[in-house]
Amino acid sequence: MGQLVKFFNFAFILCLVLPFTAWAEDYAEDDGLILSVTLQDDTQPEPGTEPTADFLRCNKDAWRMPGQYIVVMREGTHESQMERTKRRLLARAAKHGHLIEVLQTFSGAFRGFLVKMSSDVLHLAVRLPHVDYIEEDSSIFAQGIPWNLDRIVQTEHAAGKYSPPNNGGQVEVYLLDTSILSSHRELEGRVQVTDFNNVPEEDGVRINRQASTCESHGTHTAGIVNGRDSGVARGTIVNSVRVLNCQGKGTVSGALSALEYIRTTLLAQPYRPLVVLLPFVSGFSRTLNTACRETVRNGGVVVAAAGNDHEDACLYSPASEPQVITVGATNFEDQPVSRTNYGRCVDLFAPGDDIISASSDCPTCFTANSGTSQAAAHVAGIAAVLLNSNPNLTSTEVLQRLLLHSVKHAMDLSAFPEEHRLTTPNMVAALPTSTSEGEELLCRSVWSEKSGTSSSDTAGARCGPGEEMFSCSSFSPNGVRAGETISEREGQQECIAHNGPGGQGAHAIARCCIWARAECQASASEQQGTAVACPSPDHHLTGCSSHSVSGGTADSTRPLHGDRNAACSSGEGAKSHASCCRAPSLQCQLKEHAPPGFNELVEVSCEAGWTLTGCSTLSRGSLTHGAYARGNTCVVTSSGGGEGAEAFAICCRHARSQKRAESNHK
Ligand SMILES: [Ca+2]
Repeated sequence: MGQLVKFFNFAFILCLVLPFTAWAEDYAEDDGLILSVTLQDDTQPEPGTEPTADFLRCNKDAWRMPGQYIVVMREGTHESQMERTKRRLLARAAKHGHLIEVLQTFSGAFRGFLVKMSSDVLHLAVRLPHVDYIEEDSSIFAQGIPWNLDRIVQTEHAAGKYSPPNNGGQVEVYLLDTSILSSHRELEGRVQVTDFNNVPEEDGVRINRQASTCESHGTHTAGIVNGRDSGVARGTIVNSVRVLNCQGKGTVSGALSALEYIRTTLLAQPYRPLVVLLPFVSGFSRTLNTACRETVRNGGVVVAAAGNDHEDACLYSPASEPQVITVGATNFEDQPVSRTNYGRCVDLFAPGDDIISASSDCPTCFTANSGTSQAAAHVAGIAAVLLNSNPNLTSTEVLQRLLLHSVKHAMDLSAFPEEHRLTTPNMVAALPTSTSEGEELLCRSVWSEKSGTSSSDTAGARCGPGEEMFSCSSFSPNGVRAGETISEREGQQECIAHNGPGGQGAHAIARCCIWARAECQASASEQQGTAVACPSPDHHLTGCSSHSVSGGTADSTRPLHGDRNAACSSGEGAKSHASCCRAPSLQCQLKEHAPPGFNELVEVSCEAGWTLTGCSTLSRGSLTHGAYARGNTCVVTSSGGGEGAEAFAICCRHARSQKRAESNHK
């Protein structure tokens, strides 16, 4: 009865606050609904028997924000259904004596709302209809490390030598950061301060709200993107979107609103090309990753900091989102900065140590800062240069070009834990020498997480939008695995690694390539021990995959480039998948290396001008760990003696490259 009284009090307060028209409109429905919910609740089965939505909270305990929750509706939920869910939540909470407040509504990347409520109400919220999951709000942090010596540098220092292929003048950058000292001489006339502002209160009692503190991170980052003398792409416009407070701290919900703000702005006035720079991290957040994916789907190129915690970047958001270009930090010797995050979720590295850029201390001040924020700002600038010469590039195409132009294998990856050394890309971003479009086949490797350790555990890797999977291989650090298969999920190929009995987990490695009008498919051998050919002579064999069905070695498949259809043969007890691509003007060749006897490491490389599409191995009785690409080299490692292994590289290129090379010789 007490609860009922509270409910009526609540209704009364509503009545006083709401304007009459709105009240009249909402009243009938609310009243009926609330009454029916009240009745329903009393007659419903015991809590715990209904299906409940997932509840997610930040993997970093200290960053959690209990009491504030993002309620995400199932896909396809109509606005009116969400409104009803909201009202139902208010009513149920009121019935249990809790007042709750809806702070914000989302309708961009997902439909949902941000609600302030006691965690005691959560068990009611997860049982509401149409709710997909509920994520507790959490903090996001700027990823710059202020350098010990905040020093002012002469502007002449950076001037004079810098000559990029273009200045990115056609490109706009949205920077989600602190506020910016837009009157700085580096930034004057290059920054548009938007009216967006969504930041939490600063922590602590003695807060330094001096403008110079509040603007330091954003001013430095913007200076790297388009500063007059310190910028990478000096012709771009930076749109400043404030999501970080004076302490460089924000919230996941604030970042979500900012992405929604950008989306709304662009719907009203579409603009491409567009780069969205997120120089901060939160703990892993499903909602933030979803919103970033949506921004990419709408044509934005999203670049984010990998994070400064010397940890796996996959533990953070938006760094962990595959469709975000995630950037780690290196120093002037192309070596990883000690605190940079690493691992398969990093796409590439960029300068992020002792970077001189605009300081918010005064309109002519400069300072040196370090961190993955600075590194991400460099990549945003390079992306702007690439987009300026080719405005229609998709985010994935920008990434592939960033990788093409990067400095490869300069980093010493021993700074990272052993299990992350193979999966971390050894690439440092660089400006292209020219942005004229070549006809190169662009490929990269996408590593899956490591599978679980039970014998039937699997892990999957998929390519990005617009990429085709040219081959699929697998790797396990201790060699025990059952190989790999290719299956189709949601209209897209997936490379799946199979752990084996006693295995410590296996990675799947998808080789993802961009080629105009390429159509790739995987054909499976019908029985174990037989060969599988490409469907027609129009198809190029771009890779072979092998799966042990009866516990034998996983690596027993040999690629065959014959006169007729190319094929993959399988050894006894194994099944093969042939990756075959119909790709106009492409030519492919098979290279193999079979050194006599046992070798721990066998490599075979594509010749200059050719791109590695497929990398596989054939065991001659040794325990092979698998095959993976390092640049255009196929790498095979084995252990335990035996007769060793053979390595196979399938290398492809534009068919015209050859003719041109020949005519150059004449
Ligand atoms: Ca990525």
